[in-house]
Amino acid sequence: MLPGPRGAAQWERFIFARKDAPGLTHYLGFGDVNGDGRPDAATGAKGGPHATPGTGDYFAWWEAPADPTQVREKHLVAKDQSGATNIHPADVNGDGKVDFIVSRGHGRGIVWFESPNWQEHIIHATMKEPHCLVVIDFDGDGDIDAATATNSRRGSRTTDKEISRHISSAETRSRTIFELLISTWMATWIF
Ligand SMILES: [Ca+2]
Ligand SMILES: [Ca+2]
Ligand SMILES: [Ca+2]
Repeated sequence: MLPGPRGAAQWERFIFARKDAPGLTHYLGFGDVNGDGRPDAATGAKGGPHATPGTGDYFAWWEAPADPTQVREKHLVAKDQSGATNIHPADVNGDGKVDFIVSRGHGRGIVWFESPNWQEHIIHATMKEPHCLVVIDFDGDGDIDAATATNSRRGSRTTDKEISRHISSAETRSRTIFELLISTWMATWIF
């Protein structure tokens, strides 16, 4: 039996995405996307002038194999996602299938992609640079909530009124109440 993280002399490194995560990959989401009992991984990658031309601006997940030390199979969730950064698996609409909530932390907007065809649903189309994202049931009422913080230092302050309008839109489409807690006065940068 392998020692746990606290007892191991060192942690072994295993590559899950081998040369198929181009662009400027950002943050990881973690969870069982396809319901096979094995936790999968997901990430968002921005493109732009600092990326290899033609790469980035996508969300994807990597399917865990039976042997977790082996390279994982990539599945594209969405392309043409300018400024893609954050992605977390969660059953947004409560149908038992795992969806994704994402943010375009170097672009604009928060959306969710509905399983199994990753149909896009807008939560907030224009929110500028939501560079962090937390997805959890904050209030314990059984539906998934999300929180982010945007960059207000570059002059884009999102009002509570705007947020509420987009929450209603998401609720109509998904039957799920989103409760977005946005700090627009205190800019949060995570790099
Ligand atoms: Ca899985
Ligand atoms: Ca679902
Ligand atoms: Ca909730």
